[in-house]
Amino acid sequence: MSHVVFITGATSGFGRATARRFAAAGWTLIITGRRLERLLALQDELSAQVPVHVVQLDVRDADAVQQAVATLPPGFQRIRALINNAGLALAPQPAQTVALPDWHTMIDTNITGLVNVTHALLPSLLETGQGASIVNIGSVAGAWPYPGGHVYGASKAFVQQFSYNLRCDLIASGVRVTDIAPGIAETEFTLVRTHGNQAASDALYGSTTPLTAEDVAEQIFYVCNLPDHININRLEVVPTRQAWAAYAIDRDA
Ligand code: NDP
Ligand code: 8X3
Repeated sequence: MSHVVFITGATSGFGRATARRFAAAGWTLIITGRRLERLLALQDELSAQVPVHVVQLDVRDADAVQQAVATLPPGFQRIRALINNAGLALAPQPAQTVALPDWHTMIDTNITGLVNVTHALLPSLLETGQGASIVNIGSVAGAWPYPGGHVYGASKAFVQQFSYNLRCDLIASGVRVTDIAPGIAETEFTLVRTHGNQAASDALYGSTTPLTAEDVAEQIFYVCNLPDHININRLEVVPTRQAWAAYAIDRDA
């Protein structure tokens, strides 16, 4: 029987590329996200290759997450890999000018949503045991602050620390946990962050060489397919053309 992967945020970017990467290797897919038409299009594309179960799901809704997991059809119930990918950044402006609901949305999605899905799927992952994986998509922003990162960066720091703490509790279960922390990657991420500003997105990703969604999907596939006794705790992956900058210093005018 083929392995089953459960992917959140499969309608775009890393999540959609991950679905394609796992399908190419014969994994059975559970693809989730809020935009049903995109999920159905991906199911159409991949269901000739592998079984694909679609769940329209907002990860912020704990009851809906529980319901989705409780009603997985036969053949989709024994999860080998959970890819906690759904997430977003909002409000790239300075913290002091951000509307509070934007902070709440990031916390509700990147933290509460990720916790909701992890809690619901832990029993199945524990049943799988050896070789099971939880991959949480963090970010370089979880370790390296930058202007306008405020709650987004903090939410990804949560992802890192939650991943590490899960490792402590799951040590004897065979279930692996990895925080994959990508740097700049061209997806719909900046369109979401800027409420659809294509020029801002093009300016960020233009004239450099960002990661692609497929680059990150390849890393996700890699950590889930290592020999059972290997756990990568954190994988920070950036483009060759991205590195740190110096501390900012405020100076007298
Ligand atoms: P995209 O905007 O392309 O994809 C985001 C995905 O998250 C979509 O499928 C979206 O689906 C889903 N999503 C957002 N909110 C919810 C929700 N409430 N419930 C369910 N699904 C949701 O961006 P990326 O692919 O770049 O982002 C994927 C992850 O990678 C995020 O966690 C992001 O923070 C992280 N990341 C991105 C980087 C980058 O530079 N692109 C770098 C480092 C990390 P839908 O709207 O249909 O629900
Ligand atoms: C997304 C990458 O640098 O915009 O997590 O925070 S960054």
